[in-house]
Amino acid sequence: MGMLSWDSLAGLAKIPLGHLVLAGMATFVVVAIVVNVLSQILFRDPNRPPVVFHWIPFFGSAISYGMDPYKFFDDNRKKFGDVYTFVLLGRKVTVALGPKGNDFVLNAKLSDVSAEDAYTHLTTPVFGNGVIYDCPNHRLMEQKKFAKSSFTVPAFRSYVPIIVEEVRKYWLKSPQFFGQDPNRASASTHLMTAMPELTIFTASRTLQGKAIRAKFDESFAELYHDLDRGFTPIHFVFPHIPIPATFRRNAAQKKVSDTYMDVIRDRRQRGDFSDFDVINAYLKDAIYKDGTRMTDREIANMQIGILMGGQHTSSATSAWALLHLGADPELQDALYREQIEVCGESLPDVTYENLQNMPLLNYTIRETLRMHPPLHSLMRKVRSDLAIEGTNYVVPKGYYVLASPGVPMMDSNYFKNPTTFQPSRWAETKNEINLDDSAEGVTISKGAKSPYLPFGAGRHRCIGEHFAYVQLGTILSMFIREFTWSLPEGRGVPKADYTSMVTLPSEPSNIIWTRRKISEKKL
Ligand code: X2N
Ligand code: HEM
Repeated sequence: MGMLSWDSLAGLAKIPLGHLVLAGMATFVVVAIVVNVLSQILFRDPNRPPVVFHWIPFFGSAISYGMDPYKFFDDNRKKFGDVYTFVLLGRKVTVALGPKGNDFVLNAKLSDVSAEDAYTHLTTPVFGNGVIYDCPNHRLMEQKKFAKSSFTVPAFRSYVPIIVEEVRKYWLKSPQFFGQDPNRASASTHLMTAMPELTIFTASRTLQGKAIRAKFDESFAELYHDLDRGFTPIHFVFPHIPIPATFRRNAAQKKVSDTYMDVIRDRRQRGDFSDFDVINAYLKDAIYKDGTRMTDREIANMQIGILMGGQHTSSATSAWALLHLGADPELQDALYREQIEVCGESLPDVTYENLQNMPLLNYTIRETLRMHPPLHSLMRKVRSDLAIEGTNYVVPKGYYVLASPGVPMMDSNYFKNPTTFQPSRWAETKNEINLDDSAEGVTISKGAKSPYLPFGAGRHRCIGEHFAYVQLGTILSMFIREFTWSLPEGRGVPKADYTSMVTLPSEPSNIIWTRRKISEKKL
């Protein structure tokens, strides 16, 4: 064999070497495809969930899942039922749909599945080491408990006027609103510019304090932008893909984390822990049950995680809510009347207590999350073979399991006319659904069989729900009082774009607003 080189072979056949290499690669691809297709047709293990047919090995169903996951889930549910497996860029992912599927994935035993194994490649380069999915689950449980200790009624009471002030400042400054002209009476606003900005300003000011908020007027905004561009499905699939976005992500993580460390040291030095923010919650209370204290670096990285998480989910939700309201002037009227009923004709600034007395406003948020839950896929990696109750299926170790709480939320078996945006539906169905299926930080809830789970369930359930309602409720109240708005001529509510980390409205995501009245007193 040593005598017979590729060169001499090619020479013998009088074929250029390059062609031979190409032919070899083409043969390999064709053989791989044929073997992949045949193995799907010929070998069907009755103890494994059925596999979604795909032509190209490794790549699998990436495109159809990635473009429209709900259509993908639905199409395959018609073929296979609630449980099936698809290939996503080298991973085997078993989908479990419906309330039972949610329960199966979200309440699986800790020894059977792991969220950190599913998410850490994406989140750790962005948030940094030692927190969230870069630590054992019992650490995450305590980190959530520390953060939750700052989400109290007195804290929320203090947040509402701060959010009001930030919204006013933003309207006056932003070219999307009254930036050039404080008396501007009408304009078109690009929501996917305005809502992320409003969200980051209000969240950073309330959750992290004045010093961090001030940095967003300077270099911090650009650094967070770099972190954002490293928090994408591409980085979920290829965490260290050598593209500029990845290098910028890594550099920004260090700088942002160092900035939080400076703020932490400064507070400690001054001994000032008076604000109701999350940094202080950690400075007062971040000692684990085993006596270990969170390091300043870990507290800093936790701040990145919390702000990033809250940022994407809340900005998407506020944008969707404003778009649906833009399509429904009567609902805007009803919400305006609710503001007056609760706060009085002169409309003094909204308070936390006021927000608790505005059912229609809260139903509007709830309905927005029903139709547009920000996270369409919640994943876990399987740690030991998992039997699925009521079937012969076993999901083997190394697979991923995927729950999609958005599927029952748009299913007519659970919600009448599921594609109609109708906040008033919640006034009627109040008691049917367990809305407060809360994990309470470390306590683990049992039932995830609710068809309405925009905040997840079980040990990984969201801790930001109440903050999100306060933030969204305050921002929406401000919009309702100041403007009426509509969608651009001839356009409805935009379709969803699933190629980002959260489900966003696709472009153009504009509303056209008119001031109710230009009041000198208020602005
Ligand atoms: C290449 C289209 O695009 O074919 F952030 F403190 C902070 C949720 C993680 C979802 C991952 C993969 C989509 C491939 C499309 C904190 C507030 C959190 C909770 C294929 C061609 C983060 C990964 C979604 C894979 C979709 C993890 C969030 N509250 N924030 N092909 O969440 O909580 C946090 C928690 C995840 C995913 C995907 C593709 C705590 C394509 C074209 C392309 N997914 N995805 N949070 N795909 N294509 C968070 C949970 C945690
Ligand atoms: C977890 C949704 C806002 C912090 C989750 C999960 C969901 C979710 C579905 C479960 C993820 C899983 O099981 O894999 C939402 C929605 C939000 C929102 C719809 C707003 C509309 C926030 C905010 C914060 C936050 C504002 C922080 C202040 C967290 C944290 C977790 C979490 C720390 C725990 C992750 C874990 O235990 O694995 N959220 N979230 N979220 N969310 Fe949120």
